[in-house]
Amino acid sequence: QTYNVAIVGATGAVGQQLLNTIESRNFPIKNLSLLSSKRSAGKAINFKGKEHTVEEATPESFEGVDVAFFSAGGSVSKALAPEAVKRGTVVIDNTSAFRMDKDVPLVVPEVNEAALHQHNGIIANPNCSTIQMVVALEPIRQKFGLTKVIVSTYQAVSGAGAQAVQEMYDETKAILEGRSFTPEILPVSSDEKHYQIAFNAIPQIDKFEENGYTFEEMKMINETKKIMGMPELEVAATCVRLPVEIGHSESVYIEIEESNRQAQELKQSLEGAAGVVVQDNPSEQLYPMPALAVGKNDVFVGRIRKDLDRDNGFHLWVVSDNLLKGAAWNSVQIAESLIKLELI
Ligand code: 11C
Repeated sequence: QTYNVAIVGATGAVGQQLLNTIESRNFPIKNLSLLSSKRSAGKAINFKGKEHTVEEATPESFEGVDVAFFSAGGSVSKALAPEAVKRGTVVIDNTSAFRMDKDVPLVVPEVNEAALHQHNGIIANPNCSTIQMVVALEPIRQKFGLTKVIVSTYQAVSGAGAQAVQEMYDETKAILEGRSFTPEILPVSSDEKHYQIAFNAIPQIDKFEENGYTFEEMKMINETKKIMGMPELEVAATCVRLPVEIGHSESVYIEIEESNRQAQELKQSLEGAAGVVVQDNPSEQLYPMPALAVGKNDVFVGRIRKDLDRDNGFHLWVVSDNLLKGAAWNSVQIAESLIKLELI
């Protein structure tokens, strides 16, 4: 069987990765519509050797579409995803628009594929930094239980979009050439102040909430509980932007339910787990790094250590390509699961 597929946000960084992933997975496409905002409409995109013209997304664009991938920002999803569903399309939404809605499954197939059975037309793809963390936590939770997570992130600039990446390059060049440069995008383009990302670390990703956490941090906290089905799980997050183009890294401290467990046992639970590659050998300086994760679908885990003070505490280092497992690949995986489970 083949499917009519639409990509909304086809010209963006994630849209491009969606096209690559759909092609490399040989996704069974009957017809492909590439859609975007009015601004990007008219652009030509090559897919499997055929030119496609990007069209402006309207409610009518979804007539006859079986599955639509949305990655054009929350407001576009809010306006058009319900219109698509009305027309019988299953929407896989990569924005935060519907993630916390009770009747919208928030899915990472390695963790909660079964939640897809509850879908009502929209399935939410989680935030990139959440996805890679839960893929690493799930095999540990299954074997040893999990009670607490404290994560600090080292996030790539591509998470903030293609313009932010351009700003990092322009700024780096300006600084190296001794020229002045005024940032206008990072950390958050609509915020009042902007800071240099080149040769820097910015402890703000997305806007601040009233509780002093940023929206990115709250996404990690709330989405982790929802995906893992553990409202009682203690989660805290500090999210930091680094001058890395692609690949989010995370230092994750966890507490497990069981006592008297060793790092080697946690490592074994991760080895061979779906979507995980363990890279952990201090004697050979083997550990995950974003530069080595670019272009790969896996979540890389290393630096697995037992805490020196708490018997049930462990530390992990988790790295993944934020545009692939964090976005495009997880979305396509959801679509493949929907087909496998006969839900589209
Ligand atoms: C970042 N995690 O790195 C964000 C990007 O909710 O899907 C992804 C935003 C989202 O800035």
